[in-house]
Amino acid sequence: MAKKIGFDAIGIVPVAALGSEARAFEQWLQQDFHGDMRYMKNHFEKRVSPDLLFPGAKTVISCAVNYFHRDKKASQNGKISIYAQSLDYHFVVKQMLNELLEELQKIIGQVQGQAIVDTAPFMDKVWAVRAGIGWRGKHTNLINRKIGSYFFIGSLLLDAAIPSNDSAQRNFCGSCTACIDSCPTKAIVAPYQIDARKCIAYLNIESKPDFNEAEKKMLGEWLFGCDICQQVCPWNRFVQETKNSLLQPKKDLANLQTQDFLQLTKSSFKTLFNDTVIFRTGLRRMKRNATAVSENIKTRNFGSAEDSAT
Ligand code: B12
Ligand code: SF4
Ligand code: SF4
Repeated sequence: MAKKIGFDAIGIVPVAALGSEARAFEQWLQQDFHGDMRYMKNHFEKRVSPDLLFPGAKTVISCAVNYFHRDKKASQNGKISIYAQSLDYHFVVKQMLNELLEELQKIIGQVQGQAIVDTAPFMDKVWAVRAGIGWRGKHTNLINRKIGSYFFIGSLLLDAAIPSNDSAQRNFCGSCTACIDSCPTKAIVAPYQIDARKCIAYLNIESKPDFNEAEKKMLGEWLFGCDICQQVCPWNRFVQETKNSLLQPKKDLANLQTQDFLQLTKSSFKTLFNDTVIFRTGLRRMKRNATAVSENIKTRNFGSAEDSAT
């Protein structure tokens, strides 16, 4: 049923308290690795106990949606992560999850559910690992043997107990360290641990203040997000492009240059990005990013660990 709706992988797991995962998350917060993503600190109890988030929750259905497409953005002048070049995944994946819930209700009858796609205090990756969607790569994203790591995770919390597949995948990273070695800002501070404050995707998506000089350099050519640790991963060498029609790259973004962002008005920004994740970051911050990237391109000054502010 889930495959028919367009999910690329699916796993089912019973709701249970998070033990070591909750402690690792607590340590992450204690080290201030979340930077100023204050929402990560809120609702700690709910985040580690799905039955507080959705009373009566008994099952998590975790789903993967492949978003990979070859980067057709013509210009090398400023990079945008491929996940951000199509429609906002929060809407696309949530719609698919709600469709799945409706289909389940037809079969099971009285079952209530909550669809989550990075939209609630919930640990998407932790449950996806438990549900057997993939293993956690050293860059911390999930990897699936068949579809690599370029996929979104959507979760459906259900108040019914349904049989689980209980098949956590083996970790196939082995002795590889390509993602750690290639991260230009050394944000992967240890295998499986990100200091978000050093991650380009945090700086250009989440961080709100203006950049200091070191942060500007850390952005390198990335206007929005960063794909480097996934580009170098051997498990992404043979991945197939997504067949999901809603996740194809938007044509009007293909020729955008860094300079174009500096010219955007409120209304042209809305027209171009209203239905993408870039809209959430807003025009002011996108102009901030574009200013930093254009300075970097002019001076060929790209970020390094030594430049790192944190
Ligand atoms: C906060 C956040 C970010 C932050 C912090 C990243 C991070 N790794 O936490 C920033 C802004 C940097 C970010 C960036 C990106 N993100 Co993000 N992000 C999230 C969010 C909202 C929460 C993640 C979270 O809970 N972090 C807290 C820390 C503690 O979690 P953790 O890294 O999983 O830490 C665990 C491990 O360190 C583990 N651990 C510790 N020691 C050890 C040792 C061993 C041996 C092992 C196995 C594990 C382990 O324990 C910790 C707790 O379980 C999720 C959505 C959600 N609600 O879950 C999306 C999410 C993780 N992001 C996603 C994506 C796509 C990205 C980007 C690829 C986007 C881009 N191209 O720019 C980058 C990737 C950067 C990277 N290398 O992680 C996807 C990942 C999909 C996937 N295939 O895994 C998610 C799941 C959104 C979604 N629903 O699809 N993101
Ligand atoms: S997304 Fe970029 S900056 Fe962040 S960990 Fe991966 S390579 Fe490093
Ligand atoms: S690059 Fe290597 S270490 Fe990093 S996630 Fe991929 S396989 Fe694992």
